Amino acid sequence: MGFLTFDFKFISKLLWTTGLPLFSAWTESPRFRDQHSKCLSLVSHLKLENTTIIDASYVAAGSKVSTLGTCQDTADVNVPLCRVQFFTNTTNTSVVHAEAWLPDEWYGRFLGLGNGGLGGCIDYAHLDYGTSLHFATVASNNGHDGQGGAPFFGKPEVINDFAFRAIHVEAVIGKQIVEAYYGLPHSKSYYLGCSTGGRQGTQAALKFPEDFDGIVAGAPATDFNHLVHWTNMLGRYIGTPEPESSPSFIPAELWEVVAKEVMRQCDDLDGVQDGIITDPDSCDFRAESLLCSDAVADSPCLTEPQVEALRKIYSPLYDRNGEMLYPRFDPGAESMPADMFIGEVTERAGDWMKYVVLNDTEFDFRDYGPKYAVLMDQINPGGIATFDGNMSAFRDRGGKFLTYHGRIDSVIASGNSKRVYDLISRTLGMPSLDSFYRLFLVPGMSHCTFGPGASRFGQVRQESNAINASSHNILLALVDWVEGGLAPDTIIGTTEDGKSTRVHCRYPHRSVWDAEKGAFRCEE
Ligand SMILES: *[C@@H]1O[C@H](CO)[C@@H](O)[C@H](O)[C@H]1NC(C)=O
Ligand SMILES: *[C@@H]1O[C@H](CO)[C@@H](O)[C@H](O)[C@H]1NC(C)=O
Ligand SMILES: *[C@@H]1O[C@H](CO)[C@@H](O)[C@H](O)[C@H]1NC(C)=O
Ligand SMILES: *[C@@H]1O[C@H](CO)[C@@H](O)[C@H](O)[C@H]1NC(C)=O
Ligand SMILES: *[C@@H]1O[C@H](CO)[C@@H](O)[C@H](O)[C@H]1NC(C)=O
Ligand SMILES: *[C@@H]1O[C@H](CO)[C@@H](O)[C@H](O)[C@H]1NC(C)=O
Ligand SMILES: [Ca+2]
Repeated sequence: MGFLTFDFKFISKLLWTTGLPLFSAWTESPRFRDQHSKCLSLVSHLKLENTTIIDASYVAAGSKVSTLGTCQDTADVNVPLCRVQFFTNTTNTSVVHAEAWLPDEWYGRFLGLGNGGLGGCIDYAHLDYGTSLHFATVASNNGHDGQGGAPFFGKPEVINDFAFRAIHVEAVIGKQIVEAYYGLPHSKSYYLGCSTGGRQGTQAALKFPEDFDGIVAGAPATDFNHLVHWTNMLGRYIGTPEPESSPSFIPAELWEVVAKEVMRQCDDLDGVQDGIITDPDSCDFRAESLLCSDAVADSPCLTEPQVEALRKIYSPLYDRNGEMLYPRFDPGAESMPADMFIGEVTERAGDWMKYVVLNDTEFDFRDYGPKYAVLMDQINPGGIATFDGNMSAFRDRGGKFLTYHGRIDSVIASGNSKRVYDLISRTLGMPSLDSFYRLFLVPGMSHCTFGPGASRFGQVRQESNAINASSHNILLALVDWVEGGLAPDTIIGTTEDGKSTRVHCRYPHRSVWDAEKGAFRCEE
C-alpha cells in the first residue's frame, strides 16, 4: 500500500476489520527513515502544556528497558517503537508521570491504559500488549508512585489525579504526542483497564466523554466508597485470628471446606458438574450444612459464629435504613485468594481509610463499623464514588462501552456490575443498553483474569490474547464496534490451558447449557 494521503472516513469504512491497518506502510515511506531522529528530537522540540518530556528513545523489538518509579525495575518491549517519557503538572501540588509507546507499525489508533488498586504504577505489561496490537499506547502513574496510599496523605490534588484526572491528562497530552510523532492525528481513541482501571474507564465516560471513542472497563471498582466499606465490613465479619476475640474467624484450611461445600450445593444448578457455578445469583448457599454436630465428629466443621459470619458475607450489605450499599460476595469466589478474610485490614482499603478518609495513620481496623460508610459518602474524596447512571454525553457522541466481570471475583463482587448496568438503564430510561454499553459476565473467572473458567479474551496483557480475533478478544471486538458498527453479541473466552473455549453472554442474557451440543449458549 504505501499511500500517505488519508480520508479517514473512507478508509475506516473499507478497512475497519481489526486485522487490517487503517493505514500502514511506513516502511515504504521516507518518513520511516526519519523516525529514529524524529523520536529523539521530541525531547527538545515538543512543547506541550504543563508538560516536560523527560526522555524519548527508540527501542528495538525484544528489548528490556529500565523504568522510573519504584514499581518495577525493567519492562519488556516486544515491537520496535519510540518511547516517550513525560510528566504533566496537573496543579502546583500534583503531577502525573506517563509514557507514550509509539510503534513503528501503527494502525492509526490511540489507546489509553488504566491502573490497579490504589496503584501509582505505569502499566508496562499493557503498554507492551497495546503496541503489539499496533495501538499508539499511553499509560500513566495515576498521579503518584508506588502501590500504597501514603502519597495521598494531605494531598487533595493527588487524590483528584487518582479519582478522575490522570486518565484525562493521558488522553489529552498523549494524543498530542502521537500527532507530533507520526505527523498525523490518531483516527480513533480507545481505553483499556480493569479493577481501578475499570473505574477509571467508567469515570472517563462520565466526566470526559470526548476522550475515548471506545472503552473496555473490566471488573470496575465503581461505587468506590461502598466497595471500601464492604471490603472492611466483610473483613470484620470474619474477624481476626485470635479465637478469644474472634470466634467467627475462618482459617485458610476451613475456607477450602467451605469452597467444596459451595460447589457441592451449587455446581450442577447450571446442568453441568464442572467446578463452575455459571450464575452465582442462583446459588442459595446454606452454610448450616457445615455446622459441627456430634454426628459428624471427625470431618471439619463450622461453629455457630462461623456460620453466622458466612451468612453475612453471602448476603448484600445494607445500611441501617435498609438501603442496599453493596451486593453480596459471590458464592464460588471463596475458592480464590481473598485478602479481606485473612484477619487483617487489606492494604488498599486500610490505606484509603488512613491517608484519604480519616487522615489518621493510627486507624485501627478492629474499630471499623457502619458509621464509616456515612463518612465516606459525605467526603467522597475527589468524587471517587463513580456511581452515576448518566452516561448520556458519552452515548450521544457515539461512544461504545464494553465491560466484563468474573463471577468468582473475590475483590469486587460481580453483582456490582449488574447493579451499575441497571442504574444506567434506569437513569437513561433505556430498558436495554445494547446500543452503546454491553456487560459480559464471565463464569469461573476471578478478578480481571485467572480461574477455572474461559478467562482469556484479550482483556489483560499478552497472555490473555489467546486468539487474535474480535470474536475472542474484547479489545479487538471494541474496535470492530467503533469502526465497523459491528457490536459484539458474545465474547468467546479461552481457558488458561488453551484447551477449551466458552461463549460469554451479555447481561441480561443467560448462559444456558445445551446438552445436545454439549456447550453453553446465550439465551434472552
Ligand atoms: C512543573 O512543576 C515543577 C515543580 O513545581 C516545576 O519545576 C516545573 O517547571 C513545572 N513544569 C511545567 C512544564 O510547568
Ligand atoms: C495546566 O495547569 C493548569 C493549572 O495548574 C490547569 O488549569 C490546566 O488544566 C492544565 N492543563 C493540562 C492540559 O493539564
Ligand atoms: C498553587 O495554586 C493555588 C490554586 O491555583 C494557589 O492558590 C496557590 O497560591 C499556588 N501556590 C503556589 C506556591 O504557587
Ligand atoms: C482528610 O483529608 C481530605 C483531603 O486530603 C479531606 O477531603 C477529608 O475530609 C479529611 N477527612 C476528615 C475526616 O477530616
Ligand atoms: C444527563 O446529563 C446531561 C448532560 O450531559 C443532561 O443534559 C441531562 O439532563 C442529564 N440527565 C439526567 C437524567 O440527569
Ligand atoms: C496476534 O497479533 C500480533 C500482532 O499482529 C502478533 O504479533 C501475534 O503473534 C498474534 N498472536 C496470535 C496468537 O496470533
Ligand atoms: Ca457447573
